[in-house]
Amino acid sequence: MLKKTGIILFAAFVAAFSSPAFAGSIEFSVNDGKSNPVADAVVYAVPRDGAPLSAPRKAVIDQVDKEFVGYVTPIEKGTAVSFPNHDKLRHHVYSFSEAKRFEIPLYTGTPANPVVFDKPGVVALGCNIHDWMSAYVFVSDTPHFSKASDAGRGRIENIPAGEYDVSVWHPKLKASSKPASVRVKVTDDGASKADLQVALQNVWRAWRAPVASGNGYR
Ligand SMILES: [Cu+2]
Repeated sequence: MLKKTGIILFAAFVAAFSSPAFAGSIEFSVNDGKSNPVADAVVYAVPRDGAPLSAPRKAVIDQVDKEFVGYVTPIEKGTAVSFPNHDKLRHHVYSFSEAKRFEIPLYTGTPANPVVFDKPGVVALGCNIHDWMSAYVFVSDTPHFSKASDAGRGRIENIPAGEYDVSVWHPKLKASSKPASVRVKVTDDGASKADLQVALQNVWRAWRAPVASGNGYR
């Protein structure tokens, strides 16, 4: 009898610490205040009761055709990111951002050690050889985040029920504007909604080649 209880308790423990059996989601949309969708915006939800972080994860930011793959990569604090170079020439990836200063000197292939992003914040990536190579890592303090599609939409899945402050970040967020934030209540089985508006600066980005699609904010 005791043994059986132990097994049941163990099962309950596993259920509690793996992805939640009952969890909600937040469907979001991001626009620039002029009805234009904002692609690549990172939307993140911070629990108001300060729930613990999930286990650190791994991520990959590839370099293909002398560009970073992914203009914006949101990750959770503690994530180890590898930077494989798929080109037949050398890249020299670096960042001077306060949240993570690092460089991977001239290399081909996949560097032996991933870079661990241990502080929350925004990390701007560059390449010493190819000036136009530019990308961002958004290091989130919360495991609940997602990135907006080209249509400015997305969904944060698997969120335990509770109250959240939902905020948005984008590389072209106006420095003077307060980050858009809304309070959202998540229930066990429902999809809550968050509609966010951001003020963006229209900064010209040095693309290597003309881009056929996009809405001007990439
Ligand atoms: Cu390069």
